[in-house]
Formats: sequence, C-alpha cells, structure tokens
Amino acid sequence: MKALIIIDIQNDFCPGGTLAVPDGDKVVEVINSLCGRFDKVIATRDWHPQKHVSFGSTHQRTTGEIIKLPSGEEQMLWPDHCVQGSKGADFHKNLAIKNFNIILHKGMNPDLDSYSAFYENDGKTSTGLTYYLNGFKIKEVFLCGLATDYCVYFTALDSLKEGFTTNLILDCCRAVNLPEGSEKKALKEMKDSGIKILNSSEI
Ligand code: VGL
Ligand code: ZN
Repeated sequence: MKALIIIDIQNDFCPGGTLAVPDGDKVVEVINSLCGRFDKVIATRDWHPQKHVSFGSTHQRTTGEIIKLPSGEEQMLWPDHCVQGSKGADFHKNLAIKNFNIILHKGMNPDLDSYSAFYENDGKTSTGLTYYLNGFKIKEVFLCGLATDYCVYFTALDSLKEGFTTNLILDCCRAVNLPEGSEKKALKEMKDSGIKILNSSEI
C-alpha cells in the first residue's frame, strides 16, 4: 500500500504569504492530479498558535536568526506564519482537499516547532502519523509540498527512520533556500540516506 503525503500547501508559503516559498503555488495542479493513484492521501498543515516559539516577533528578533531554546535545541526564527485559523494558514484555494483522507496539524505546541509530519522538533513527540500509516499497512510513501529544505526534508528523514520506503517527488516540491544553498544540501542528504528522488512523470 502506498501513501501520498502533501506537506503544507498553505497561503503563507505561497506567493503573497508571510513566508512565501518562490513558486510555491506552482505545485498545486500537479499534486491534485496525482492523488488518485494512492491508497491514502495525507495532507499536513503548519498550525501555530500566536506567539509561537518559531516566530522572530516572539523574541523581538528577525527572520533567519538562530536562537537556543531552554531545552538546548536550536531554533531558526521565521516571520509570523500559519497562525491557527488565519487566512495564511488555509490551504491554497486550488488544492483539491476532497482527495485528502486526513489532515494532520503540526506545530501546535507554543514552545516547540514541528517541521516533520512524524515527530516534533524534540525528535520524540509523535504526531501519530506512523500509527495511521501502519494501521493501513502502508509500506511506501511519496512526499511533496513545501518547503523542500524544511518540512519536506525532516518528514522524509523521519519516514525512512520509521521504516517506510520513501520517495520525494521533486517537481512537486519547492524550497525556501534560507540560508542560501539549503535546498541543495537537503537534497543531497536525502539522496545519500536512501530516499528516492523522482519526478511526477515517473509515478
Ligand atoms: C516550514 C519553516 C517554518 C515548512 C514551516 O513548511 O517547511 N518552514 N515552518
Ligand atoms: Zn512553521
């Protein structure tokens, strides 16, 4: 059984949004056309409370700065984005949500970020996604969405760690590239760890 996992196709990550990923909206139509080929389709939403720990404004700091959290983990700071219930947190208007079996919200803990759809950034607080996939005997996952170098990247590595054969649909992803070169680095690390990188035409 195969699942498609669609990461964070939300207004704030699309052109005009507060954390816009260049050409973030260009992946929508292709992703819509792929959904029918999978046994399960999971979509995630970045879903932060106001004053979230990942917002620069929460710490009177600016985007791109890295701070150390009380837990000792490093946190990259972002503009306010994907605030629960806001327009920016909505899915892109053309994304066909009728195809989604479940919508998984992540990043809801005010004090802890969650890039991965499997685990929060402490690396141990589960979102429950592994249980869902195992419950339906999913063995292979295909990942797409935003952003290649953050949420897609961390989801891909955790997917592999959880034992799923993991594919990344490259033409259905876009990167923030902050800092410069982070897309390249993420792609190399994914490839080196055994994630298959392919294009939608190969599915
Ligand atoms: C993301 C930065 C902050 C992502 C989410 O979806 O890749 N990036 N929050
Ligand atoms: Zn976020």
